[in-house]
Amino acid sequence: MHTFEGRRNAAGLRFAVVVSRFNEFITKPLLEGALDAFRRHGGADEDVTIVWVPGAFEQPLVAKRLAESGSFDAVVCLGAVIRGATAHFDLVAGQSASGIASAALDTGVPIMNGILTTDTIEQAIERTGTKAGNKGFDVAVAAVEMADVLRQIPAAQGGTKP
Ligand code: INI
Repeated sequence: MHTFEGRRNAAGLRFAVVVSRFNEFITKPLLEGALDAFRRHGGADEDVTIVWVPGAFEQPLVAKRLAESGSFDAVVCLGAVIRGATAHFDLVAGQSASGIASAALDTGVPIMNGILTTDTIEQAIERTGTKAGNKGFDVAVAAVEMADVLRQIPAAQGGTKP
């Protein structure tokens, strides 16, 4: 029996974080949460690259470019789409999520979806370090795990070489 499970050790791993300026009062705490997660799991600040983009809609293109560069073990996307008064909420949220998923499958690099999609501002605030934790922290930990598990899976089974 062969079992692979990602370790939560970021030492030596390189990450890119794509973060939206739209709803910056939400995305800044998400970024802080992600950086906190990398540090708490042994990552080094110099191994983290941050790229700011206008909004969730732009995330997939930039995440894909970063993944294709071969310079990162995982990419983390951080943003917030809040339904509120946004008529095109479904369009922005849907395109962002499907673009992020496609970019990961196309490049073979883990690209984590840390784009909050909430009905209200309150729900978004709850996910940025208040009562529902910090989604940025959570997706960064998932990025560490994914980068490690892909390193473990032998190349013939679709993983990257250790
Ligand atoms: N971008 C977001 O990241 N969150 C939103 O809630 C949002 N709303 O509400 O429209 C949003 N729109 C901007 C979009 O992501 C693009 O930046 C814009 O359409 C330019 O392409």
